Amino acid sequence: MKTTIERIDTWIVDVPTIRPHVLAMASIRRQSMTLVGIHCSDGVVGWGEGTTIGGLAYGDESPESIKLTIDCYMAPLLIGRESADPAALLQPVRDTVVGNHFAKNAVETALLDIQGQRLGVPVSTLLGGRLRDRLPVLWTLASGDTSADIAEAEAMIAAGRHNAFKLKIGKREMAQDVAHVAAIKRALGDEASIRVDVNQAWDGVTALRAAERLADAGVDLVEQPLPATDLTGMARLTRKSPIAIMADEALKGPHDASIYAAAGACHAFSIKPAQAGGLFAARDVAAIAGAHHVGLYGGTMLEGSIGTTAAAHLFATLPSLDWGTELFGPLLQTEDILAEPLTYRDFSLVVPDAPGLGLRLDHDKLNHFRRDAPARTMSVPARQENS
Ligand code: MUC
Ligand code: MG
Repeated sequence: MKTTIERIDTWIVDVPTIRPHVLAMASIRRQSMTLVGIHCSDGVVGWGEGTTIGGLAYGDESPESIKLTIDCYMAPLLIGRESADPAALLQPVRDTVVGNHFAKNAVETALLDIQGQRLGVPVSTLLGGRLRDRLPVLWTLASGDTSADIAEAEAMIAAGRHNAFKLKIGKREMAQDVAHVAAIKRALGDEASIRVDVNQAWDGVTALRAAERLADAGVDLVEQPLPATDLTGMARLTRKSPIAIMADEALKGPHDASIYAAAGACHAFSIKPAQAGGLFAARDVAAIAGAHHVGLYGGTMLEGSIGTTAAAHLFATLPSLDWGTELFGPLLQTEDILAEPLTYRDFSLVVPDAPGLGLRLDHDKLNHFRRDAPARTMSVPARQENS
């Protein structure tokens, strides 16, 4: 029987974080997720998520622009079409919408969720098949306070949740940041792998001096220390740094990945489906890494459960994940919008194996946290997005 796409819903859902999350470019107290639900004529519904960090502080799409792009430019290309083949459905979207990778990723995820449910297979099977059912998951320490970060990390290790930590730095003077990181590494010792994410905040001289000091402190890796556009600086730093250099914001798809890899501008890629423009584009980024002997890490945009699960399905298929993943986004939120939250145990995330994404949403929670829910429209104005 021919089934068609009947309706596409998009909602911005604002969920508070368990503590302020302090990055070089923004501090967040809640995460704003743009969710897309694609409804088919046979009752199948596929879900996708477009989530960024700090409104427009991190990238050039915001929760509001992701919603608008889907509502005004993508939905009209999809509604009424046969809902069978994600590649055929997405081609007109790719042909007529430039950029907007987060919105494209959200829609592609929802179409793959539909396809998986129809075929009775998980999304990981649609992406080639999984090589692992569990993914190691790191936790980000970003309270901005050294002793609070140490206490948080010790609790995570004791609970068996995380034993690798990423520290968000770059907001303060470099020497102050290095002292903060070194104190945390000293407190946790060999029990924990420590990495830092600078979110583009340094220049080349600062980054090299910092990499040497961080290496002495026992840190394993520095993520995107220089602006994404500073290809030459990243290549110079990668040649000279005593510890691994990772690219993140620089990788806005396979084209950027090939330039970075060919220039030797990093030792590792943070793979992010939203940044790459979709799960298939992210898989291409991973393939470029493989061809250039660049290490792989499963990144996050601090997505909630839908985006996190979509990425998990992809990461489960990658031949190597040298640096593990940071798919902890749902754990940073005070509430989960799933009927059954994802399973985190033994320092890992269990990749769902039911058809499609393998998720069931809690619609009461979803309605409660929707920005356009009547009771919340007054209390959570858009200008409170960042602080
Ligand atoms: C980033 O830049 O990697 C990932 C973890 C986290 O705390 O922030 C994100 C974004
Ligand atoms: Mg990063």
